[in-house]
Amino acid sequence: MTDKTILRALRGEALPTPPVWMMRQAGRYLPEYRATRAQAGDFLSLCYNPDLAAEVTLQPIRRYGFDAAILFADILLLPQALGMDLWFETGEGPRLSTVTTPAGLAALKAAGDVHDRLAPIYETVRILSRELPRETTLIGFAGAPWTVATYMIAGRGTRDQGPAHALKSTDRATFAGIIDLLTEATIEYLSAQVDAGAEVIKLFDSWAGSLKGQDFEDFAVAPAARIIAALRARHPGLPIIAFPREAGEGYIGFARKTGADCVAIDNSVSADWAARHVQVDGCVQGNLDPRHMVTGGEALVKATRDVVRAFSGGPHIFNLGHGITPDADPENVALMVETIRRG
Ligand code: 1CP
Repeated sequence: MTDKTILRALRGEALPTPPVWMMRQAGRYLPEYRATRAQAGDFLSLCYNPDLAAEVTLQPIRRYGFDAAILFADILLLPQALGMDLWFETGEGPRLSTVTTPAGLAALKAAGDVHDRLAPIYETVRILSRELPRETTLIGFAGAPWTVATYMIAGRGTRDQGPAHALKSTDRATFAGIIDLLTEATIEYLSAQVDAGAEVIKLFDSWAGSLKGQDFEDFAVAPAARIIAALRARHPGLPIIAFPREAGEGYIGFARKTGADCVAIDNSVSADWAARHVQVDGCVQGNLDPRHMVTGGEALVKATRDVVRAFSGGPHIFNLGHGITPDADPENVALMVETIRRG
């Protein structure tokens, strides 16, 4: 049996001090990250350079001693591996070629053909599993099919995922085909990360909140359940964290319906509510408002303690409700970690 705290929490143990890591813990708020990204040239070159991607994954571990490291990569590398164009516009975010037609879908690669392009990512995982401190858990990840599909259909990030919702109603077969292909490709991609040394898998469904009613069941719950079942069949006992961001009431029962060991909670719901309605089914992760990493001070200390207290009756991994932002102050992260660990 392992003594890694994250794995213990994922097995359902309530620990006296919750383990902690942060979404986007390697990122632009850290000067050492900005320096390594400059050395790589740009963000995508950094993702595809195993030595430098491993280096930026390790930077927040060295600085803060987080209990988990998350592989440095991006959810949009999978569409690129399926044959789509991907680039980043400075100051604006990701841009992709789009897929909205049966012919466009047919032109994509098969799920099993993504590995050549993704080989550097697997190499990053192998380097990390050698170099991480023995107490640190290595998390691999992918985007959930709906969230990745929203970028593939719109060709960019969108506020309301309008283009994906439109395709879902005008050409349901093509839309469902994209979700199916992504589901299969995600199983292949995550399984290869586990083979390379990832100990936990996290599935990011950042835009799950815009799926309502039966759509939430069909395109957030069902693909996650399929991915989790397939990964477990190949890797018995693999711990999996699901993040159906802004699911609201949809968080209730999500672990039971999908087979996830842990549900990550955003900060639009209160920790007390999540403890009552979600932690009853097992481990939860979350959910400090990332703004506290910008504003700091006594409010940060109080809010951190409130999250720890709310979840103290069951298994909990401390995290933010969403990624840390580039304007965050690294000192505030240190204060959060110190507050959690000194109790
Ligand atoms: O250096 C830079 O300027 C690039 C900023 C950046 C970073 C640091 C992007 C572009 N991606 C990443 C890394 C990243 N992305 C990780 C690495 C591990 C970590 O430290 O957490 C992870 C897990 C992701 C996941 C990701 N990418 C998500 C899901 C999580 C979330 O934030 O909701 C999404 C939606 C993306 C797409 C993406 N990539 C990058 C940006 C700016 C975005 C969001 C675009 C949008 O707002 O629509």
